[in-house]
Amino acid sequence: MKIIKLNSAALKHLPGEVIVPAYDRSEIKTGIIHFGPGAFHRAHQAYYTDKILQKDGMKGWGICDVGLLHSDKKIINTLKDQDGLYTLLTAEHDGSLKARITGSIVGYIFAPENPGAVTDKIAGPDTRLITLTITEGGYNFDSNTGDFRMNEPLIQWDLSHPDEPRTVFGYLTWGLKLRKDKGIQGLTIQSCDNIQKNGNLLKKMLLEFVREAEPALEDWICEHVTFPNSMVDRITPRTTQTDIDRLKSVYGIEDKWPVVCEPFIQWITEDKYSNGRPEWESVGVKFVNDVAPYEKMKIRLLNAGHSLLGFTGALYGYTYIHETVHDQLFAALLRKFMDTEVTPVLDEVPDIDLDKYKDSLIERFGNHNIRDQVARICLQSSAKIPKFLIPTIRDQLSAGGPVMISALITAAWCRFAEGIDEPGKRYEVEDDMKDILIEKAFLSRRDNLAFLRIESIFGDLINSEPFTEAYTFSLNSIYSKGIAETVRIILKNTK
Ligand code: CS2
Repeated sequence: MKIIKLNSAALKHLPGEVIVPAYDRSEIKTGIIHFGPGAFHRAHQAYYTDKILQKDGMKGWGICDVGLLHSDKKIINTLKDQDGLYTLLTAEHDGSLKARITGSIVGYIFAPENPGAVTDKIAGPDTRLITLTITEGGYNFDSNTGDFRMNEPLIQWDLSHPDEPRTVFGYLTWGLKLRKDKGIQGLTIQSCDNIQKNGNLLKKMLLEFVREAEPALEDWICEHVTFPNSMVDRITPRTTQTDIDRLKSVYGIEDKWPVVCEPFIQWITEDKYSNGRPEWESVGVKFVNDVAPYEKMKIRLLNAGHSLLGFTGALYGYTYIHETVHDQLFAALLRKFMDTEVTPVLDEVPDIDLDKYKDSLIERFGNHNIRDQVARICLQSSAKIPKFLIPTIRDQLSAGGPVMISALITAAWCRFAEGIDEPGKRYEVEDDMKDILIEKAFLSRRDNLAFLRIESIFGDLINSEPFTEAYTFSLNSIYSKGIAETVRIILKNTK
């Protein structure tokens, strides 16, 4: 098979079954700036946008990707080399793959090398929407108090270096100031991260920074910029060399950074766009007045369910999420967690049958073809657990309800942070807070509550006796009997 290197010139030579952009990319303008060019963005928003660009009147909605972190340099260079093109490989449940060359990313900036290009772009008249996937940890707030962490070194840097910011808050502030000074209309800033009320949170964090950095801008932002809340969903594992090789051998495409994802996709968002938006509803995006019940459902069932499978699977020695959920024991734990601890504290979710939704999650987690890594799920848990799981625990505690399985997940996380699984294999704990997590995890062997005392994660949870009791029980059981036996005991002892 002839191997074709992916770029614009290659498009007409690709095999017929590969979907390619059916629009003239040279006519597309960048109406959207996106911060965080990771795999999820490329499987989700960039995919929806690729579909929209096929429609009439949508030429103004191409995407310019911005990489802020040094680790983003590789993806920005790859996009540059491939004229912004990449392959989206949908991994179907039957083991087959579908390939789509996605064309919606038509601009790319590596911010550390060209900070002025980013602020100019924010202030450019073509730009009408800024979107973000900067991960749950990127919003720079204290999980315990909810306040913006003004003393973070990078934030302090941004405050004193307006010409070369390093965080999204610096870029947005100086870019919006330029926009205001040039007299250009406001725009929309939309978070696409897994945080409940992600738009409200983003606004709050940005305004706290603005008040310190450029107080006169606050009123303009409040008047001219909107921050819709949204729920985003598509399971997107990390790309591996095997994926790159598979694309080459199945389709003859040489793509340095394809993205693999599941077939399912969902985006539910508030329709609060101050300077227009693509007609995403025509490609399946759902616009609603109140997104809160959907976000709550997704984050607390899917994302926390993922964490349950991640920690238990990692300790047991599994590599993939599908292996863990194909194990009846862990699948039963997941279902019981969803039914007895999460569902009772969810709100009514319009048009959604929760039983069917939970069935569909188990089926999605079980897709062996996406090969979603347990390691991916467990990384950065210090930013995830406070959003995915702790709110459920708090709601259950106030209602006097059950927290046994939530406590087990937390205990499994503590044991996971030791960096070695039960069969004895070592792994890396990938987390910005890994030093303290690892230290407290080992300390927990003699002082059982040490991990729970990390206040910036758990707040005052340590003061809840029902929780600490359940937690201590699980932790000691994991130490002495292992994760599988602990799960069995808990399944037997919970209603
Ligand atoms: C996962 C999410 O990072 C995680 O822990 O739960 O990335 C999840 O796959 C996505 O939110 C699915 O939409």
